[in-house]
Amino acid sequence: MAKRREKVKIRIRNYWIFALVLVIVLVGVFICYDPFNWFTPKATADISIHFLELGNKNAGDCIYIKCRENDILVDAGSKRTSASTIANYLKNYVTDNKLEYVIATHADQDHISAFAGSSSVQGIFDRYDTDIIIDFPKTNKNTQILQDYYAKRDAEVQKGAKHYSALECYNNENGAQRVWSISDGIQLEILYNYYYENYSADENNYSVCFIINNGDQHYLFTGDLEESGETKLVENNNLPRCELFKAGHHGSKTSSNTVLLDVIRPKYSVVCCCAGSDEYTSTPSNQFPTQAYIDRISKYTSNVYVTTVVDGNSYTSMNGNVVFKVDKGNITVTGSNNTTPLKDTQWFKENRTCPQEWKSAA
Ligand SMILES: [Ca+2]
Repeated sequence: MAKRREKVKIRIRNYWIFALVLVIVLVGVFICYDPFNWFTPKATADISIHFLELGNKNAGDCIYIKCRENDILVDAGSKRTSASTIANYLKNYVTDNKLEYVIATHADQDHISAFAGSSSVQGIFDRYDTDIIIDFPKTNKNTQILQDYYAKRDAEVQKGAKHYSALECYNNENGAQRVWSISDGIQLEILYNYYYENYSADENNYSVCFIINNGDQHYLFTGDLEESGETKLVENNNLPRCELFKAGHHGSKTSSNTVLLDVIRPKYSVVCCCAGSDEYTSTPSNQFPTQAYIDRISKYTSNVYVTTVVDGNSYTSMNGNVVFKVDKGNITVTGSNNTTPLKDTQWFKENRTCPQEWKSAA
């Protein structure tokens, strides 16, 4: 009898141990996967991301990011003379004449021209001190503008700036970091792009890719990355849902593909281009922002903004300089000209077919 009672006691004790272990495991899994975002820090730090108009009817990227005392410039397109336009904008924000971070995504002229400037227009590197310069590990180019970019960049390094390739950053090599803390709770994280260390016939695939993590919010920048680069970006990085996605390659038909959009499911997308410019093609639907980009992005958001638009043989502001601002977790988007989403603009109504998703969007 006593033996039987002892057995029952042991069995009950084992049940309790099993239940305790089960609870510990379940709590661990719950914390790790955090299905209700209870343990993910909220976006509380302030940041503003500015997509600049560059003063011509050509495509080109220049994005200025203000995060506390950090001034970050991502690319300096589209022409050498755009340096004046960029500096004119930055004077309201960069108070110490220093760019703490400069990122040059790839060697195409519409991303690096204003860094170098010209004989008549001082370049960005001439005008500002720089702390950290991050750029593309590979290029197939050997243009004059690229040589000028290298020369001005290296002169900055002579003056004390630190220069790292995106691959050095990703590998945490030679003093570079994969994750840079740019404010309490905000990190600039360099992502792994397969083409940092592999050949591509398409220069765009060499683009430096990075994400800004602000608690539970994420903002993604992929330069001009093309479809094979986007596919490998998804394979090699654990990308989260993103509040903001800078449209890949100025809204081209070959970038911002579903393979990427399906993972990041952006809530806002900004296109740096001159809508309807025939710079690269006379086929209207393939002019930036292309019908293909619009059809794909429309499945995720109607919050799409564009800097510039053609106006006869010239250009004018569409939204103008587009500012994506986060204040205590609240997002606002403001265009210096207007804040009309692409789908409601006159240019869109006259030049694009409205996707079904945008017909039913408020
Ligand atoms: Ca500064």
